[in-house]
Amino acid sequence: MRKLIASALLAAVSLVAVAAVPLAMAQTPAAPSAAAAPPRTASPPGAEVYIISPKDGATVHNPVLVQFGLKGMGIAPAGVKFDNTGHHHLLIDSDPPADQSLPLPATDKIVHFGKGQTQTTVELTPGKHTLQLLLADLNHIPHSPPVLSKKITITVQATP
Ligand SMILES: [Cu+2]
Repeated sequence: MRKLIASALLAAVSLVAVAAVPLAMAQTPAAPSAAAAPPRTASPPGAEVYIISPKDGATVHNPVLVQFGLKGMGIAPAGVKFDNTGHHHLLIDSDPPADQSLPLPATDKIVHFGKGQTQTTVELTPGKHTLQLLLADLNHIPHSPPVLSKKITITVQATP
């Protein structure tokens, strides 16, 4: 399925009518081999992703509202090709994958916001946690260069 989409996109680079890819198809990336991965999408100079809240070093309670900020680019749902856009991925207690030429996996620690969401709430165990945002393109592949936020550390307090 992914391969089909990729070829369709490659064949239709100059067309704009590729926005009809059903979202469900693009929600959960498989783990294709490097050879099957589509090319990376360039990010524009100055593009910046950041966590609006919580603030770095904040002490918070569950559920933790995480708000995503983006400058110099726009949001598009996964599967939708549109210049200078992407969708958010929240890295929880996790570093970005070493190989960013592949689609980001969907795990407990790498949460995709393929519908174009710009905030979420998470439930975290009491204690310190790190949060970081990584934008990725329609195929869940980080841009080149990557649009990656600063990693913040928060402390979650047990709710009495
Ligand atoms: Cu994604």
